[in-house]
Amino acid sequence: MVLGELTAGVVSPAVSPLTAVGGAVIDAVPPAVKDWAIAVFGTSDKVALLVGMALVIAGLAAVAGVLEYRRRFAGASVIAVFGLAGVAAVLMRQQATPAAVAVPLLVAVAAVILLRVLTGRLHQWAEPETETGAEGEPPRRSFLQLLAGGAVITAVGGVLATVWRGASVVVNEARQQLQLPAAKSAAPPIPDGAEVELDGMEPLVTPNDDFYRIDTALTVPAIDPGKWVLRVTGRVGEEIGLTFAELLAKPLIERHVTIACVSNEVGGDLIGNARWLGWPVRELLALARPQADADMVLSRSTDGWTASTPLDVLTDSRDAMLAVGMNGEPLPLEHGFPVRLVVPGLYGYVSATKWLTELKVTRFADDVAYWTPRGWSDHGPIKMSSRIDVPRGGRPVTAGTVMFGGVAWAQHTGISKVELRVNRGGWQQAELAPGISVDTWYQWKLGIGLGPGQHEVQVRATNLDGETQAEERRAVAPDGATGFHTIRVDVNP
Ligand SMILES: Nc1nc2c(c(=O)[nH]1)N[C@H]1C(S)=C(S)[C@@H](COP(=O)(O)O)O[C@H]1N2
Ligand SMILES: [Mo]
Repeated sequence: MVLGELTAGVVSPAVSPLTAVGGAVIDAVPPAVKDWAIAVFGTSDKVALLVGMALVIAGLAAVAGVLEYRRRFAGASVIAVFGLAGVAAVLMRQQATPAAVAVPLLVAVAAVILLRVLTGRLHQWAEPETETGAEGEPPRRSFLQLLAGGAVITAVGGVLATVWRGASVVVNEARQQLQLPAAKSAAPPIPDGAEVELDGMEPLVTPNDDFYRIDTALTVPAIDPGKWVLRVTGRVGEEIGLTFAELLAKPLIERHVTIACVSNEVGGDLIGNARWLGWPVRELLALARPQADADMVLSRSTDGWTASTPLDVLTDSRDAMLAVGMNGEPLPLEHGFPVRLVVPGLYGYVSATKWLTELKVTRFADDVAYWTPRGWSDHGPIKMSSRIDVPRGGRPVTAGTVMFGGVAWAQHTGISKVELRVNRGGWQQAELAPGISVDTWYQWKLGIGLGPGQHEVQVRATNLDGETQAEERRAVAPDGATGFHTIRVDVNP
């Protein structure tokens, strides 16, 4: 496998056997398994997948070894099947090239040769008459030497492959050198008191390093901004190709927008608020002149991932943008460098395409996005929700006035009210901090007098249209969870 990753690093940096198989697994898992993986491993789900793959590969290698030792080519056939599976996985990738297809074959051939040589030496070792072989080297030592040598080469090669495949190293350098222009239209200032002073609250603006990350990319795409082009295609009066330099020369805007993942459970943390710098998508679409019958934009990432966004959401007055900056820096590689979409009010899976390369103006009737055939709705407006962050997870508090605090969001509508109730009693109105805008979350706090014992505390929000958050508990699939965030607080005397 290390040989495969090294070879792929040279001949097809975008697709290696490991990432192709991993990508195929990610594309094939049912939504329930995906939810489970996110619930158990959080944003380490990709590391978990790679570790899982390593264990499966080690297991198959062991099986191949035992079989080959017993019967010539029995283990080799396991490897052959494995190699063909690798070829199939590579063929399914968007960026598959003939060279990329050859890599798993090369890996299989190398593995069979190694297996033959190793089992050959093991047989010699087992034969008593060759124990003091005439050729000098005792077979036991020659087997162990080959095994140890192989392990060392694998370890060194593994390190090399990791560094090599980090084409991201180069792109990171380009990112570091990049000077983003200032916004023509600056972000509205954060109102006084928007950030509630309470121990344990999350920052109102999420630092880039703490921002949740969700995507299907096993290795972070490394795109050279100098070579980036965004194509606007499909049902348009005029197709457009926009370079990064051209994009930076546009009048940019800067806005705080809270984006959220459809897989965010009630009370979950797959949500974050950042200050995004970008160019309104509506201005680019206006240049392309969408046809009257178009109702959707299928945005595509360099790795083939797609999202379906209603055309009217991208062309109305909200600040849907081609974002290049996040909290005053170029986008981090994991968050879509050099350009991603940010659309206030929609879940990420139908709007927030990272490593953006194409906007295809089309119709919901004609095109489906990545998650649609996998059990998720083709439309995904963010559902109003609220969360209790303080007191922090199960930490006991002392009887008396207990301070509660958290966030509430109803992107592009705004929050008017947050209420709490204890043990299903009457709703008590929390102190709602001013929001940065209707497109961001709002913080809130409330002191409640609590006696000793365990109490159940729930939160609900009401938006600026006067609608209150749904109480009915619904799962994240197909279009976002509902229900009240409910915590249990242990109060000491
Ligand atoms: N290219 C690409 N863009 C993507 C995704 C993806 O899998 N691939 N996932 C989307 C989903 S489901 C979400 S919730 C957001 C998350 O953005 P973040 O990782 O910057 O927080 O990105 C969206 N953009
Ligand atoms: Mo998501």
